[in-house]
This record gives sequence, C-alpha cells and structure tokens, in this order.
Amino acid sequence: MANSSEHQAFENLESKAVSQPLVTNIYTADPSAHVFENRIYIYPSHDIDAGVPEDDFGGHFCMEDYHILSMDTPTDTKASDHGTALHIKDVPWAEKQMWAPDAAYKNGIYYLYFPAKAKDGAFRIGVATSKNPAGPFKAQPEAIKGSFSIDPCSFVDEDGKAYLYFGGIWGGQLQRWQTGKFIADVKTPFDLEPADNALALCAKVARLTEDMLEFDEKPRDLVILDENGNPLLAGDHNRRFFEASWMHKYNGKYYFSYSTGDTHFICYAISDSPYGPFTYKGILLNPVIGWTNHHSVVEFKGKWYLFYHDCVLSEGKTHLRCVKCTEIFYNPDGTIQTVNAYKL
Ligand code: FUB
Repeated sequence: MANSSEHQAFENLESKAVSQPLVTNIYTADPSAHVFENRIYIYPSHDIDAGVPEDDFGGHFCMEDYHILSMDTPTDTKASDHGTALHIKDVPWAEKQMWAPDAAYKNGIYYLYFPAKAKDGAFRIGVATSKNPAGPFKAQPEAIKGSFSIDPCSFVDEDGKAYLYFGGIWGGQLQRWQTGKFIADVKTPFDLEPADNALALCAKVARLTEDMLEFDEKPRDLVILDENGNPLLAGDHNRRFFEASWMHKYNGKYYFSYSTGDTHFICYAISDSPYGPFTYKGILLNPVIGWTNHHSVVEFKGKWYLFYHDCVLSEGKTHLRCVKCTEIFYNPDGTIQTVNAYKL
C-alpha cells in the first residue's frame, strides 16, 4: 500500500468482501474448480514473491509450481492444501512462469493442463497425468504439439468429447501468433494488438485426442458476437476476450466465460455448440481488488458456484492473490446474476 488513505480505502473494501480466502498459508490465484470423487478440487496458480519487478509482460507472475486444494463442500470456509503437485524443474520443456492451469478426468486418469514459458520465450501448454485428483502429476516430456499462449481450460462434454480452450492477449502473447508463427521480437505487449475498429482477437478451442494428450485438430477461433450478430471489435474493451477462458454447460447450452483484462470484468457468452459462435450476454463478476480477474464455474449438489481470486490476503499486491468462492444464481432466461465480490 502506497499511503495511509489508500490503505484505509483498501480496508474499507476488504471489510465488505462477500467471501474469505480459502487458504492463507500460500498465495493462490486463477482457481479452476471441479467435482471429482464427490469432492471439490481446485487447481490454482501458486503465486510467489520472487522479487521480479512488475512489467506489462507480466514478468512478476513468476510461479514455479502447482498446489492443489480440496474441500468437502464449497461452503467450507477453508480448503486443504495437498502440497506440491508439479514443479517446473520436472517439466523438461518449460523454463518459467507456470500460469493458470486446469484439470480434467477421463478413463481413470486425471489430466493437469498448464501453460509455461519455454526456452524460446513463447508460452506453450503442457499436460501432466496422475491417478489421483490431488496429484502428484507427471508431465509429458514435450508441450502439446501446436499449442501456444496461456490459460488452458479443459472441458469434457456429455458425449465424452474433450476440448481445450485457451489464449490470452498482451502478456499471454496471442497477438504474437496472428501469422501462425511466434513473433519473438516485440518491444511491448501491445505492439501487435489489432486496431480498435478491427475484429478482436479470439480465444482458441481445439478438440483433444482420445488419450487427452494432444490436439485432435488445428485450434479454431472462438468467436463472440454482439446482440446484433456482429463479432466483437478489438476496441470494445468492456466485452472483448482478453484471457481466463472457462467453459461450462447449463440446461444444454454452452457458457463461455472470460476476463476482459484491462477493464477487469469476467463476462460470459452463450452458444448451442462447444465451438460457438457465442453471443455475449453480460458480466458474471465485477472487478476485484487487484489487476487480474480469473474464475471458474462449477455445479455441486444442485447449486452453482463461482471460484475467483482477489488480492486481499497481500493487501493489494497484484501478483499475490487468494482464491475465494461464492454461490451464483441463474435467471429463468438462462442469464446469470452479476456477482459483486464486495457488498455495495
Ligand atoms: O496468473 C497469471 C495470469 O494472471 C493468468 O494466466 C491470467 O489469467 C491472470 O490471472
């Protein structure tokens, strides 16, 4: 905190928080929640303070491992920390920055999908496997072929087909892949961002192979349309995709939710197909304390929950976050009531 009035403003907001940190022994972020074996498992980033100065590329998010959390029910006030499930030293292709992960279960195996920067400076997405939802996980020796950028979200549909959603702009590098090859030489993360009146960059989606270890197809654009059926534009910062993909299904419809990055919302869009196109529907979560906003949505015993993070535990340090949970509510027309993480 820079000064006492900022500190006071922070304390006022903190006292209005609707949920408390699920763990306080470590900093955690980007919670991907799933119900495995009748228990809630949370796959978060593990934030650390390694003294890397803050920059626009996100260099200060310099995480080195993953810890998996679990809870009996989402209404527990505390989660259990299962310790280190995967460390970067055990991932042959990865050099640094283990960002937001996700997990899936299929045919008796748990899969952990995670992004990290490879030695050439490009983010790639890796996969690791375990027989246990809490790990430890063993990484594949190479990143998923054809993978790039960050924030993988795995989704296994009711017909057994599995998909990986991913991508993030700015520090997440999506804008550096527009030619199909990684453009290594940029001065800022904004260099290759499309003009405001051009189409927004899209999140990507690819079906996974039966063994869940590779893409079964070339990643496709996940297009988000506005209320008139037009794709969102790059200048539409309140609605366009930035990072933090999440997919869930409710009443037979596909809900794609994501962060708008520099405007700090979690928004959502609905489709009849896992590939889209999706139609923008609104804000799921208003901005939280800290720059980033990241989430997941999961059903447990007939109720729906939003997992998210903020920076309350570190008194506002943007790279030291804590995961939280709150119930969400659908309207009869399938839209979701916007969550405010702090009482108004
Ligand atoms: O945790 C590092 C990055 O911050 C994530 O990959 C983004 O989604 C943002 O939450």
